[in-house]
Amino acid sequence: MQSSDKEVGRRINAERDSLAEAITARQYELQPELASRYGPAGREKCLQDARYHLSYLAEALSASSPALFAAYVSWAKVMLATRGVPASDLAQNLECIREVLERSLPGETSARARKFIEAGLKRLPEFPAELPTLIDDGPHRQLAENYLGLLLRGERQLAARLVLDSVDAGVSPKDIYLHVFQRTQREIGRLWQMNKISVAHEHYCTASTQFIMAQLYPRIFRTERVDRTMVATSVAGELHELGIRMVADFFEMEGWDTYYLGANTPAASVVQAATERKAEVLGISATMTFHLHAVEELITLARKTAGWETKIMVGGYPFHLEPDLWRQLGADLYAADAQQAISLINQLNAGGSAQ
Ligand code: B12
Repeated sequence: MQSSDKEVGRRINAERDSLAEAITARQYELQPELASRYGPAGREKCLQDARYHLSYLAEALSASSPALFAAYVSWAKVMLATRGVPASDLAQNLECIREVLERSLPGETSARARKFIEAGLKRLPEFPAELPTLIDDGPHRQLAENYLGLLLRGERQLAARLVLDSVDAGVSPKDIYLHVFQRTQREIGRLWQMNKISVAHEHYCTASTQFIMAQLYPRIFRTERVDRTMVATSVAGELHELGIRMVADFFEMEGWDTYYLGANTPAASVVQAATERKAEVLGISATMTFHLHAVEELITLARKTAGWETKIMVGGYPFHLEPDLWRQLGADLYAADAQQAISLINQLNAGGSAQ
């Protein structure tokens, strides 16, 4: 990781609130019509957005990854467009960020940030304003569509029945996890991003899927034990926990003893749990790009712990976007999904190479 980029990232994060104020003031100065277009709440939203843009910019800089910031700009375009904010306002906002950073940070420092912002701005027109469904062709498409339909209608019991009957009819629990649960969760995210469902819908669907996963456990946890242990967690601050729960469950399905800590676990507790359990693998998940620094802090703390021998495996959304990120943060392994995670460990055990 380039230390200069990291330093710029740290500085932007430290000064985020005052920078966001200056960016919003500048945007309203350049576009006074925003006040009447978006009303009094609009300015507060603009301020929040500026803080958010800066968090992603800071983290992308810390990882020396323009791709992470570009992915964020692409996401923001859809999010804003479907809420009536045109891409031209986003472009203007990014230009204000560039201008304010140039004014507020020393020359060389702001030049690093400028490169990232300009790369995002340049690609903005080519990014789509809408996203196609994620329940596309692939295994169990019809099942996934039916499951999602039931959840969106608030039919949790029927959704559970559909899944349990499918397993009884021969669909493997692993297929249910990857092709039904994972796919519908991501589709729910897309629908929320596109302003087609509410936060309440998303919460209901997620809670229902967690409830249905638990109902599958008697069918999953019957395998012979292999006397190997993994600890699984989401990093401090991270509220997304389904992905790492799936990873833990895939290990459990292969006879591992898993110790799943869930969301938002403080680094010291994770290290303590992995040490006490003599874990062979520690799985760490991050979904939000602005939690990458917490992943790095956790890995650093673990490596400093006397006698640490546990293999550290990472995964989650930002790791899909930047292929080398896991190495940069000091992890031993990365896998794109739960199946790849257990396959990779099995391959290592059989004497293969990590990647
Ligand atoms: C449910 C959900 C939530 C719930 C989470 C509840 C819970 N108990 O988990 C809540 C409401 C808390 C939430 C909050 C937020 N969310 Co949210 N959320 C989602 C949603 C819809 C589903 C997540 C999920 O369950 N995915 C399914 C799992 C199975 O997939 P996965 O996480 O990718 O995991 C797989 C792999 O990545 C991999 N993997 C994951 N971790 C690990 C770890 C290891 C070791 C390994 C090997 C592999 C691995 O294996 C997993 C299984 O195969 C996603 C949409 C999406 N695309 O995922 C948005 C999404 C992630 N959220 C998003 C956002 C913006 C937010 C909020 C900022 C919203 C807000 N304004 O408050 C907050 C941030 C919270 C925080 N501080 O962490 C955006 C992120 C966009 C971006 N550019 O970063 C998404 C993508 C939605 C969208 N399309 O816009 N969210």
